Amino acid sequence: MTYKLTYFDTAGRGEAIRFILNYGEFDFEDNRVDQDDWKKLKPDTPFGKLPVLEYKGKVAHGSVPICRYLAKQCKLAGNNDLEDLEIDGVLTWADLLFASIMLQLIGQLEKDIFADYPSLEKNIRKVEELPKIKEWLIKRPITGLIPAIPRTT
Ligand SMILES: N[C@@H](CCC(=O)N[C@@H](CS)C(=O)NCC(=O)O)C(=O)O
Repeated sequence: MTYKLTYFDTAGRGEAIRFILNYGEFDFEDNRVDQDDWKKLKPDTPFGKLPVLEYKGKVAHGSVPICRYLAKQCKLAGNNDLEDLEIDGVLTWADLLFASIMLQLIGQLEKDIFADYPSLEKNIRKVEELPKIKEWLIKRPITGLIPAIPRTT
């Protein structure tokens, strides 16, 4: 069964979801809408906002709830406190969310904003080096807010 992610043709609040869908090797449709599509679609979305994720006839909304839901399916979040404890020490969906947002900032500002924050830089690099994320960073559509790969900063 395929997930259908609907969002605008940009990184924004959809990109962390795309990161997790790729990381978890989920089968998914990356449905990118333009403003004309959005005008027609908006009244049928739960709160008139994107992203939404469709799966098994349900329409989920909210970028963070969607991230958390998918993260549980691919062990980027635990199914109980003990599993969370183990996962939080290694890699979580929040690391992917953080990296997806920071990479957009880097793309926007085109400068090394982490020069004074090596541990944050290390964290982002760790996410970028995950094989499935690496593949996604290379193949994802180049739209606004996407830094060049390999990034120079
Ligand atoms: N809390 C929501 C906010 C969603 C949101 O603000 N989406 C914006 C795009 S980032 C949107 O749909 N804008 C179009 C509109 O409001 O018509 C989430 O995190 O998903």
